[in-house]
Amino acid sequence: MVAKSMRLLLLLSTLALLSACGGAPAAQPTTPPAPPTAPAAKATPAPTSGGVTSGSATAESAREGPAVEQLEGTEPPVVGGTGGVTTTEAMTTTEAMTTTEAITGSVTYVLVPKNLGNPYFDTANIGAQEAAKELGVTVLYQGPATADATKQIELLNSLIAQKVAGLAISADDADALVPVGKAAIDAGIPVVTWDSAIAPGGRQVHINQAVSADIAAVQIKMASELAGGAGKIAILSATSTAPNQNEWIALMKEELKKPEYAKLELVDTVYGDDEDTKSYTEAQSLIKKYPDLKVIIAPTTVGIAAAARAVQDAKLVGKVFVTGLGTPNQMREYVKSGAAPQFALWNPGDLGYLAIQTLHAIQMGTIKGLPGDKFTAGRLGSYTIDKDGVVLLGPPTIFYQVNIDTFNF
Ligand code: RAM
Repeated sequence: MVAKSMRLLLLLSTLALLSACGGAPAAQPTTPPAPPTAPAAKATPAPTSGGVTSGSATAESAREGPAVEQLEGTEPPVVGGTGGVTTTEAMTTTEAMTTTEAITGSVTYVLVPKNLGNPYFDTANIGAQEAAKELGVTVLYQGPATADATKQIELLNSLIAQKVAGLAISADDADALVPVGKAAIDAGIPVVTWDSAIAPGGRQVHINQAVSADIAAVQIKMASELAGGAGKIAILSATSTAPNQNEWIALMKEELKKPEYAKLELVDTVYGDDEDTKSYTEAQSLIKKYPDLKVIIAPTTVGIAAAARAVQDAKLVGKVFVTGLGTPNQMREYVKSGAAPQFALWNPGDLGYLAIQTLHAIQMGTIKGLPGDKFTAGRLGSYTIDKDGVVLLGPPTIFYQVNIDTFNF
């Protein structure tokens, strides 16, 4: 009975969220959000479950649509292809620096994640390899073992020395990476960032996964739903220097100033460094420090999975909720257990695909990488670089009980 009303309530709150963000065409509930343990006041029609439309060509105008992608169809999403993955095994920094033989012959780009061993970045690499196959180029996947800017800079210096044809980087620090990014550009090596930006000057184009304010807003909205509109919430982030998380946190704080969130209290922000064990320990500490904590928001795929596990292990499912940004495969069990009933993300495979397509367009001289430049990114369709040097992938998707099983990344 409790489980049933919980399921109903989760469905309702998610529908309300989707509706508020322009997603499912559900009727707006007329009552304020009910606490997750209370029965729902008003039923709304269920959406058709399905996948994101990531596998199909996307008209540019579609990306300017709702903040949260509409869910439609029943096909599971296509997260890139698998071609070429075996040619670019993940390497540690040390390995990367001694591996030069691959960077000869064909046009070789390097996709550099914040850290290795993170399924989010591994999925981005699958998309990057799909682009590589289509474009007839080689994409290596190399990054530091931990999300550490100093290690990332060392790796980048080595790649510049090896004269790679282009760099696609998810930055561990916005400012610290400017000199190395600039050095690459000065050496004639195009630099795009994706996921997490180097500040302007250290890159030509940044591929943003979604509008940053929307990423922040959807997380606060989900947290408010789960908290029943009031109570203590905390943020478990990645590293303290992560450009993308820091931007989202600043925007979440702005969002919390809205009158509808007046009863939510952000009590703490802690950092798990995109390491599973540290994130788990930080989540445990939050739960201990704030016995009446209602929601942990983790805007990191590593942090959200670790926090959900910590809540589950502490037998606090139904009392403390976890939300934020996660991958469906890592979060499936926690959506089902109720530890993390809803969370959001974009398609990391598409992000990696778009990063390589953009880099190649610059390298081939199709575009200069300047504001106003237009180009076609394979199956994703056409894009324009905006006035800030940013290319926008599209809106995020919310994952929850009804749609989680249709995603596989
Ligand atoms: C982690 C990384 C990445 C971020 C996602 C949401 O995997 O910090 O940069 O975009 O979470």
